[in-house]
Formats: sequence, C-alpha cells, structure tokens
Amino acid sequence: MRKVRTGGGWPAVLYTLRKARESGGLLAFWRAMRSRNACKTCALGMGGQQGGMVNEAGHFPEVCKKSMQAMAADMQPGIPRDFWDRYGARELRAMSPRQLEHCGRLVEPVRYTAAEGRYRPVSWDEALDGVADQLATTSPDETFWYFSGRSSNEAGFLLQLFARLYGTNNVNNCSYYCHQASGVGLTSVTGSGTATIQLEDLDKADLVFLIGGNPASNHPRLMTTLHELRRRGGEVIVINPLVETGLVNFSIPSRPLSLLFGSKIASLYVQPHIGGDLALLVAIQKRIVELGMHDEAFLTNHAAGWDELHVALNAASYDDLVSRSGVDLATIDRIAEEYSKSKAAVFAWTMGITHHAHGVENVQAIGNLALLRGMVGKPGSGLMPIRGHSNVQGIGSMGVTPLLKQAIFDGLQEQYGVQLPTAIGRDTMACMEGATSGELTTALCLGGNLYGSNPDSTYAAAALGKLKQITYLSTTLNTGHAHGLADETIILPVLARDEEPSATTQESMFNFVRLSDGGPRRHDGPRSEVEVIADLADRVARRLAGNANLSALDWPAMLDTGRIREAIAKVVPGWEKVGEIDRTKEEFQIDGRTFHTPRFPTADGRAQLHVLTPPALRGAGEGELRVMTIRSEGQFNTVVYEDDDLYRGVEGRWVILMHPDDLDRFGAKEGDPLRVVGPAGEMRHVRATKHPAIRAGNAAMYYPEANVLVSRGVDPLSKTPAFKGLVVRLEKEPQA
Ligand SMILES: Nc1nc2c(c(=O)[nH]1)N[C@H]1C(S)=C(S)[C@@H](COP(=O)(O)OP(=O)(O)OC[C@H]3O[C@@H](n4cnc5c(=O)[nH]c(N)nc54)[C@H](O)[C@@H]3O)O[C@H]1N2
Ligand SMILES: Nc1nc2c(c(=O)[nH]1)N[C@H]1C(S)=C(S)[C@@H](COP(=O)(O)OP(=O)(O)OC[C@H]3O[C@@H](n4cnc5c(=O)[nH]c(N)nc54)[C@H](O)[C@@H]3O)O[C@H]1N2
Ligand code: SF4
Ligand SMILES: [Mo]
Repeated sequence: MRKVRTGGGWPAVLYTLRKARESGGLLAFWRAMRSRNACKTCALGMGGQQGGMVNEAGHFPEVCKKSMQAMAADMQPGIPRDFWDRYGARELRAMSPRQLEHCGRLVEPVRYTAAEGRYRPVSWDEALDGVADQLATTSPDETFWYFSGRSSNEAGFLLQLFARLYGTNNVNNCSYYCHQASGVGLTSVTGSGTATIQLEDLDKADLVFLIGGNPASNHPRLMTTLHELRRRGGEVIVINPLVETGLVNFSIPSRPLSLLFGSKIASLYVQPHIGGDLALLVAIQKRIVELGMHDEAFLTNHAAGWDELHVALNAASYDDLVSRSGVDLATIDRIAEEYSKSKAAVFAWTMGITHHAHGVENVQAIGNLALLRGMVGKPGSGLMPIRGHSNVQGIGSMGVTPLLKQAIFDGLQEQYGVQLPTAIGRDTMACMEGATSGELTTALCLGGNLYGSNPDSTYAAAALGKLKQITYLSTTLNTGHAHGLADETIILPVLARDEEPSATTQESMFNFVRLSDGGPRRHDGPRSEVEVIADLADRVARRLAGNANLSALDWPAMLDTGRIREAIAKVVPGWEKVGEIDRTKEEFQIDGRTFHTPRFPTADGRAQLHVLTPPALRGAGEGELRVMTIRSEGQFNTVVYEDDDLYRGVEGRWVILMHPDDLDRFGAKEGDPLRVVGPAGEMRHVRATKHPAIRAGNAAMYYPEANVLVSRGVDPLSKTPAFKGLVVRLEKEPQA
C-alpha cells in the first residue's frame, strides 16, 4: 500500500465527502456537523454553543476527519430486527471490530442468555426490570460500574450517584486504561490532576514537547495550533520511537496552502526506545543543570525537593541514561539547548508516556523538566496531557472514580441527606479480578468496550463470562457484546449526544465546559442515557423501598438535566457556573485549574519535584523485541472504521510493523507469516510488515487485536496496564 506523504490533507477531505453521501447527503451531514453540540470524538474539544467545527477561540472551520467518522457512524441505519435471528453469539464472535461497528445502530433492547447462546429483542420494560431485579437481589459490593468517556456529565453524575446510593464505590472509568498516570502524576506535581494551561496558552508558547503521542491522527485539530507555532518561529520537539508521517508534515484541510504543500510540524524528531522516555527525560534534566540553564530562583521559591533532585541528577550516569533511553548524548545536548532557548514551553504527552509500568514516574519526570526552568505557573507554558475521549475528563470531574473527592462526598451527603458508602472501591483491573474470583457478580457499563479495552483478552472474556449479569448502554455493537458475555447480558440502546432531547455538558482537556443542545433523534428505539439511568434507579429504589439513601432522590425528576446541573453546581468544586448555563448559555473555564502564576494547590503552595530512577531497558535480550500496541487513524479505540492504515501505509491490521534490521535479525521477509508470542498469549500468522520509520529493536501492533498478547500487570501507582511495554518473541510459521 502506498503511504501518503502528509497527515490530514486530501484523503481526509475525500473521506468526508464520501461519508456525507453515504449518510444521507451533504446537506444533512453538514447540518449535523454544524449543530450546537460538542464534538463527540476526542477531548481537544470543539463545537458546543458556537456550533460544530468552532474552537473556543472562535476559529471556523476547524474540520477533522475523526469527528466526521464518529458522526457518520451515528448516522447509520438501525440494526433490523431479523438480524438477531440470523446472528447468534457465535456468529458475532466471528465478526471483526469493523464488521460489528458496521452492523448499524442499536435500536431496541436485546437480552442474551448463556442457555440460548443468542440475543433476543425485548421490550424496554422487560430489559429494565431484568436489570433492576438483579440489582435489588445482589449485595451492592458484588457489583461494579464501568464508564467510558463519551457520555455526558449529567449521565456520569447521575449514574455514579445511583451506584453510591445503591451502596457501592466500585465505580470507575476508562481512564484507568488511559490517562490515569497523568492524573496521579500531575496531582503529585502540582496538586491538580489536569492540564495547567488553556488552549490560548499554546498561542504564546515558543516550544512544544510532544511526547509519546500521534496527534496528527488522534487529535488532528492540534496540528493547526502546532503549525501556527512553527509559522511564528516556534519549535516542536517530537519524542517518539516511530516517525509518524503527520508529525513530520501535516496538511491542514482548512488552510489552502497547507492543503497543497503540507506544513512542517516537528523541528526535531527524537526516537527513543519504547519505554526509554524516563531515562531520556532524566538525561535532559541533568544536561540543563550542567548548562546552568535551570531557574534557581523558581526552584527555591516555588518548588519543593530541589536539593534532593540536584544531588540525584549529579549522581546519574550518562552511560546508563543513554543505554536505557536509546538516545545518544549529542541528541540529548541538542534537546537541552533548544529547551534552554525557550521562554515559554509546553509539555504535551499521550499514551506513549502513560501506558507503561512506570507511567506515573514518566509524568513526574516531565513535571521535573518543566519545573527546572520555571515552565509551570506562567502564561504560555505548562503541562498538557492530551486526553482521549471527548468527555473523559468530565466523567472524572463528576466523581466517576472509586474514591470521591472529599468536597463532593460532603456535598452529596449534605444536599441529599444521605449516607454514602465508605468501603474502598475498585479500579478497573481490580473489577476484572473480582469478577474472576467470583467476588463480583454483576456489572453495568455506561458505553465503552470493557472487554476490548482490557489487556489479556482471554482473561477478560473469562472474567466477564463468570458474571451473572452484565448490562451495556451502547450506541453500536462492538467486540464486548460478542466476547464480554455474562450468563445474562443486556444491551440498552442509547441516543448519541446530538440526538438527546435535553441539553448536556462536556469538559475538554483544557478544562473548558461546553453545552450541547442535543437534537432530533435519528431512530425511534434508543433512549437518552439520563432517561435510562433515572428509570433504572427508580425501579431499583421501588424494589428496595427500605433503602433510605435510594429513596432520598426523586429519580423521575432527574430526567430534567437542568436539575442534575444544579446539583453538579452545588457539589463539584469549580463548577458553580454550570448551574446557570441553561439561562446564560455561557460556556466556561473551570475555576482553580489553570496556573498562570506559580501558586499551586499543594499544602505549601509549591510544586513538587521527584527523584526518579529510570528502569533498565526491557526486551533487549537475544530473540526479544519490544512492542507497543497503537491505534491507526481509521479506528477510534476498539471501533474500527477502516482496516487500512493510510498514514503509515499499512494494509490490514493482523500485522507487526518492524524495522528492516529486525526483519533480518529474525530471518523474516516482508509479508512472511509470524507467530508472535507475548506475555499473555500468542497471535498466529501475523504478517511481517517492513516499517523503516520505527526505531530498530522496537515494533508496533494494532490495538485491540493485539490485546491478547498484553499482560495484566499494572503500574502500581496508576493501575494502568503496560499496553506499550510488551516484550515478545517471534517465530516463523511453518510454510503451508
Ligand atoms: N483516530 C483516533 N483518535 C483517537 C483515538 C483513536 O483510537 N483513534 N483514541 C482517543 C483516545 S481514548 C486516546 S487516549 C488518544 C490516544 O492518542 P495516542 O496516545 O496518540 O495514541 P496511541 O496510538 O495509543 O499512541 C501512539 C503514539 O505513542 C508512541 N509510543 C508508543 N510507545 C511509546 C514510548 O514508549 N515512548 C514514546 N515516546 N512514544 C511511544 C507511538 O509510536 C504512537 O505514535 O487518542 C484519542 N483519539
Ligand atoms: N492494547 C491496548 N489497549 C488499550 C489501549 C491501547 O492503546 N492499547 N488504549 C486504552 C485506552 S487509551 C482507552 S481510552 C480504552 C478505551 O476503552 P473504552 O472507552 O471502553 O472503549 P471504546 O472502544 O472507546 O468504546 C466504544 C463503544 O462505545 C459505545 N459508544 C459510543 N458512543 C457512545 C455514547 O454516546 N454513549 C454510550 N453509552 N455509548 C457510546 C459504542 O457502543 C462503541 O462501540 O482502551 C484502552 N485499551
Ligand atoms: S480534534 Fe478532536 S475535538 Fe477537534 S474536531 Fe477532531 S475529534 Fe473533534
Ligand atoms: Mo484513551
């Protein structure tokens, strides 16, 4: 397959036109895209009250193929009733992620039983009563509640409240498999778990570090901002084992010249080994201090731990740091020099940083590097985790975490006169383990694909298979509905954000809250998430009439999302303005999260430095290969829209991307079928794919297909699996 030379560009434009035609014409598609709703796709954030394709600075049109893909998927026809006669669970399991997504929209509740081996349509009453009966007869701590990050703040808030009043803290979200290390790491640095800057700060920066991410595919609109920065004379240092086409050159669809010729993005592209970032980040810190380019006054006045860090950096050995990172001294020097010149630097990172057993330490190392030069706590510079799902940050803010923030806990108890549970709740992997051991029997998932996002797919299927009941609130079919089956599995079809009957809100990665109007429904069957949750809670409350906590709320009244926003405004710190938003329509920045002065919400107001020890490089032994599991541009997490990876020029997904030297090392040629043996399992007949853009010694495979290889081991601090830290062995398949 021919690789395109730039990211974005004409393929994105042509795709858009094709999708528009398929989903009922250009005009209908344009209207849908321009409706006053927050973009459904990534957390960069777009749309809302200014209309689709407008960012918070008012720039229009901010087009991106990702958002079009999600829209086109939601505009699919409904799954016909006879589908369920034709396809049993076995047939669903034989389908690829792409085939499942393209079955169409879920439009009626369906119920699967292990005895029957297939789903059957059921009425809403039957489905909701089934879930309510199970919950009412189960001890609350035998249940768990998993949330993805696309649902609204209102749905997230209401469902976590219901789970707690019902009696459990086993409430968590996809963040544990995503940016949890950023939240934990940032909190340990600044006292706050989110980005320290706003979108407009990027317009003032003169240097951006882009570490462990591929925003050209995954956060396309960020490329416009980076392109503007380059035009102003700013620099972009990319740190990534794989040279991603779109990070070198990106064609911005809304800029005619850029569309024709492409825009240069990276000024320096550094390729460490997978997992080598911590060593690299420490090496750059050491070099900055040697050059005397650290900010002594800032470190003494606004940071804690400088003396200890100073000693540790002096003692660190370059030989170690070079061999552990895979980056030579000359390059380390160059990075340090670039950074020394900067007056305002932003540090951005993604899954290449968090998906490691040392994910939190990676984030702390980024914090150190920024603090060394006083780059946190002033305009135009700071820390910026590039978050995933469009509302994953909001879902966290709403209290969808095992442990509630004290302010929310107290606020809820006071506002509703209830007693919230205090037992320690489980993170996502702990829920999978509880399912396996039989301690947990019942689950409810608000969106997402718990099976597909888990490491060790075999274990994940077995874990969910031990449950008595699992309920999914979903828009389309995914592999979880085929492989993540409990004795009884219920799918409740829900409306997408722009089809909801009432307004909802979403929070971007810049802590900016948008208001979505909702809009006309595309199908008759699905219900809004809030409606489903309120109805279910009401049914459970009626069954458990003696439960004073559950009956403290008028659940049917919660159908009014404005009522939910009033509650959020009262109990969630920094969210006061959401209580007024129905009247004012004013979208807002959450208070207390942006740091333009060096005062931090820590006990002594200072940011914290951390002494860190980079791990030895794994996977450097004879016959070993480091593997990262990554996304292609044509997928959104476990949902695959296109099987080919246009920007990396790769056909199909059952592949391993390898450097030519590694192909030689394993005696393989392009196209050879390989057996890939990972820590948790193996994949057979994987196509060896030559990819010179990847650093030798490292390879890439696609998530979710490769999740069967990934082990369940997690970062002890964030409980995040090492999705990028695999070591595999390869064997050639015997010739047929
Ligand atoms: N098109 C598209 N957009 C998406 C998504 C999607 O699936 N598809 N998912 C959304 C979600 S939930 C998220 S979290 C984000 C994910 O966004 P990303 O983090 O950008 O996505 P990944 O594909 O997981 O990781 C990709 C990059 O990390 C690099 N990498 C891997 N290991 C390492 C390492 O050890 N060190 C360094 N420095 N780099 C490494 C890879 O080479 C790759 O370029 O995207 C969001 N946006
Ligand atoms: N090996 C490996 N594993 C990974 C990763 C990796 O890089 N490598 N990445 C991890 C990351 S970063 C993440 S975030 C997780 C993703 O984990 P999840 O968020 O659990 O998974 P998704 O694939 O995003 O979920 C997609 C499903 O959400 C449903 N959906 C879509 N829109 C809506 C909506 O509006 N409402 C509701 N209720 N449902 C909706 C659809 O049914 C769709 O099939 O996976 C993680 N797993
Ligand atoms: S960059 Fe993210 S938020 Fe912006 S339009 Fe694309 S998918 Fe939506
Ligand atoms: Mo994510």
